[in-house]
Amino acid sequence: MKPAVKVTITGAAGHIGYALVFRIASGAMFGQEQPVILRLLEIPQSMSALSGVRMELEDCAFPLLHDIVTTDDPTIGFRGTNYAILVGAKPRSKGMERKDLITENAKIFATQGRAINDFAARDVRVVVVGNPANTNALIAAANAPDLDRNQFTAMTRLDHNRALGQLANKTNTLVSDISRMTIWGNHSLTQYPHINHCQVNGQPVFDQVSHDWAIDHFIPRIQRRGAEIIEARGLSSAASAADAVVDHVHDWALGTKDDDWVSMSVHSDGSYGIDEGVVFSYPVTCKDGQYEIVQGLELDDLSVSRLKASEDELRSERAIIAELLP
Ligand code: NAX
Repeated sequence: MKPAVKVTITGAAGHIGYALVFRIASGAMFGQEQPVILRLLEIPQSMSALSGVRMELEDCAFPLLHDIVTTDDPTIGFRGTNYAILVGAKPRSKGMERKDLITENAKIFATQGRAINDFAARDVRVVVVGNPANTNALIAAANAPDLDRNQFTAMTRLDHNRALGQLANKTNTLVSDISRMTIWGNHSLTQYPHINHCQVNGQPVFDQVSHDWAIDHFIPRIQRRGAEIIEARGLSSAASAADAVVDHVHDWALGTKDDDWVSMSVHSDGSYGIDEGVVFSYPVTCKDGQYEIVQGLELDDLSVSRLKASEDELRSERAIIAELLP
């Protein structure tokens, strides 16, 4: 059997963590031939809950789960890790300004970036889920000077999957019939879910849906889907977020399908005119553990202005946490 892959999950006792760890241990992320070691990192107040998660993992008797480490010490949590999934973050409390939320979380991700720099495997791959995810990924990478910044990504796969689901409903097809979906920008209300390049069973999407539907219904629905779930459930998305983490890491590690791409927030390299100093969601293909931004997609004026609006938002988030960028 292959040597076990080490996966660190922060915030492992939280809602997303609880939906995620069992799926990784069952083989959903890396396949049925790949054993895993889970390194679960929490804060001291949540260690009791985390011990319960650990007991349940043991009780599942997953054949692929070779070890479980639980800790509240980032230097232990990230030691030797191959994949770091940064879910744990401070939630917005009553009366908290967005600026305060960004600053509070920035401190967490600066600390974790340093610990990843010092203790993780040199080829570690990082995905940030905790919000504001894109800017947190920027901070973590900036605090890990010995690693390549391209090892740090943020998750927009949930938005991507939500978009696939809505388009499949609308066209009365299966999500597997749809290809070339893109989420551009920030994981926030300024994200730009974009179907212009989508195909349904290999045919242009606009054979089946109108531009007006895309602009008036589809885009706002995806942008606000998180709020729609909170309103219905009284809690934010957890199982779907965990599923999106599985997809994000699975495709990064094992590759995307031929003739298709996925959405990942990655350090901009200037593609599509976006500032190189932000983490931006792009269409990417993955192969052999590396991702590449899809080049050469045509964007109309509306799309360019939507990308700019999201870029502006990311720049303003970056300005708030500028002192944490060494
Ligand atoms: P929960 O509040 O249920 O869980 C968060 C957990 O993180 C808690 O157990 C807490 O003790 C832990 N934690 C806090 N600070 C930590 C630290 N410094 N080190 C380690 N653990 C720490 O939140 P949950 O619903 O699981 O959501 C987690 C994060 O995901 C939030 O920031 C949320 O906004 C974000 N989301 C991101 C999504 C995305 O698509 N990128 C979608 C879902 C979700 O909204």
